[in-house]
Amino acid sequence: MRHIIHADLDAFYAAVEQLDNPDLVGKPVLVGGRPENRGVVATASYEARVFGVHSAMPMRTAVNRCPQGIIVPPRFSRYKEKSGEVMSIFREITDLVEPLSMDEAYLDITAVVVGGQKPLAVALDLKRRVAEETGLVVSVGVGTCKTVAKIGSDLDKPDGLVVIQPGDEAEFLAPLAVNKLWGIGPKTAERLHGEGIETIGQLAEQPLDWFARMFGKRAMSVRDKAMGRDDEAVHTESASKSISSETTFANDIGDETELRDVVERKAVGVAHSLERHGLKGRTVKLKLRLADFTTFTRQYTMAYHTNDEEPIKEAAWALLAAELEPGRTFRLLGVGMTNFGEEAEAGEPETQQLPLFGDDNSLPGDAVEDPLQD
Ligand code: DCP
Ligand code: MG
Repeated sequence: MRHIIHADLDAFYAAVEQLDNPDLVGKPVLVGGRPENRGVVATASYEARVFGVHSAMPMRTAVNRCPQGIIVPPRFSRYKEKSGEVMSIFREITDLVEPLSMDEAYLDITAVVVGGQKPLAVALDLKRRVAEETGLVVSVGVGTCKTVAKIGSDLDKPDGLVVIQPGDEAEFLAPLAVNKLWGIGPKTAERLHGEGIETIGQLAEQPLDWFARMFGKRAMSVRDKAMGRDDEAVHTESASKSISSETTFANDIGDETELRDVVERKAVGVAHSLERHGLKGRTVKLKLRLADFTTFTRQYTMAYHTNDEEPIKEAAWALLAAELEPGRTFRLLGVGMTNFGEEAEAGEPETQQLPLFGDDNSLPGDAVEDPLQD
């Protein structure tokens, strides 16, 4: 049996701002771009969230809801620094750390537990060390797989600690909404609602052939997750490395032709780089920073591993095209490839056309958003 922790810092950017400026402690802090520049909230302190403010909300709306909110521009390099401190603590607890973004990670603590420590004790120790050594508060979920650990860390925020005992996974997940499950985006959730399925428990009790019909290739993995028994490993840095190329523009770009040209050149650069390293990847990542410094990534996982220019170009452009809006301009654009694998599978001809937006039920718009891999 494995023991996994998912740890996610509370109101990360806002907490760093409060740490560095004690005047902000206990106050509603809105980190993001100015409302007059059509800025967006990157995050809000919990004092601001009670007014209904949340990440990705236009700053103008946030200010309407919370007029006493203090707007603070983001300082990414400082967040990166604090993130490094937190990740180092995680790595002192176990070698098996998989960072998901600047403020969250999975830790496989199986060896620590086998060594005699209770999972709860490891989690308490982790929370205490992060608080004492970095001044930040982290919410933690503990369980026997990634799915329950991740959902657990979010359930009791802020300063949360949720332990799902071995054997209790399915029961723990059953009453929760299906969209809490990793990989069930808004579109899939809507499809499930159409089938009368609202909770993870209702999903878990569907027959196998129903899963196959709804999820195709992903059927078994979704079913396992719904039952709280996924065996997804914690991927450490070396296993989850990526190749990417990004540029910050001298002047923000909004023109479609120009953006397409940039994204395709980056994609070609990534393809060449993969080839030089003898790597093929499946997941194309697009990183974007808007004029107001909001930064986000979009990703698409292809049906095959590849290092060919064309499919990487096509995927990167499709991801970008979905983000274009009149008046929206970009400050930074990056293309990357992750999810590396071996050479093409046996019997698969090298020249095969890759069914890019093929059969795994996901579309670029369904892409997972992971805040700031800066
Ligand atoms: N972030 C962002 N834009 C978003 C979402 C997040 O810039 N749409 C940034 C700001 C957050 C950080 O990423 O501080 C971490 O994201 P989380 O979703 O973990 O949000 P917080 O840590 O701010 O709050 P909490 O985890 O307590 O809900
Ligand atoms: Mg967080």
